[in-house]
Amino acid sequence: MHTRSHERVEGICEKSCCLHECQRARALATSNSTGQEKGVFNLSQNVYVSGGNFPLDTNVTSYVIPDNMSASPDSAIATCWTLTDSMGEVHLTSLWTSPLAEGNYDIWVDVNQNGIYDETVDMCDHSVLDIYAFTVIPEFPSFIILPLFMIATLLAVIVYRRKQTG
Ligand SMILES: [Ca+2]
Ligand SMILES: [Ca+2]
Repeated sequence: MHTRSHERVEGICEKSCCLHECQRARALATSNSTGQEKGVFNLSQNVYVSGGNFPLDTNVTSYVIPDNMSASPDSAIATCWTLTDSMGEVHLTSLWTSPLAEGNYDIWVDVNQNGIYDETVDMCDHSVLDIYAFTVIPEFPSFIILPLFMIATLLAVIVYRRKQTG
């Protein structure tokens, strides 16, 4: 008599994602308009964000908060509203358009849109002072570089000629 023993597969993995773990994984990354991640912007550039692990199909509000200020709508420099998709992803969204202001900035995502930073619900990148999500630096205007280069070349030629004739 042929008997087959059915082995029970123990511990069928139920993917349980506890709320806290999800929140820790929530993230927004800053990038340029094509989605290339970057953390340093010039004054004339635009800041885009994208990320994931947010509540599904939910409107969330993202704020740009100066590094030394607390997360509140009053201290926000820029604001954007995004609808997360069915996977909880935030697609590439314009967060802050030029002209930007020089400084270091945190990003606060008000997930429940109550205008208050809720440590257990919202995401703040990064609420600690001197740690920040991105920075904006002044740029050397490109329209100055070419004339400067031409003047330098001209001076070099003049000096060279004087040496030859002198
Ligand atoms: Ca900070
Ligand atoms: Ca909130």
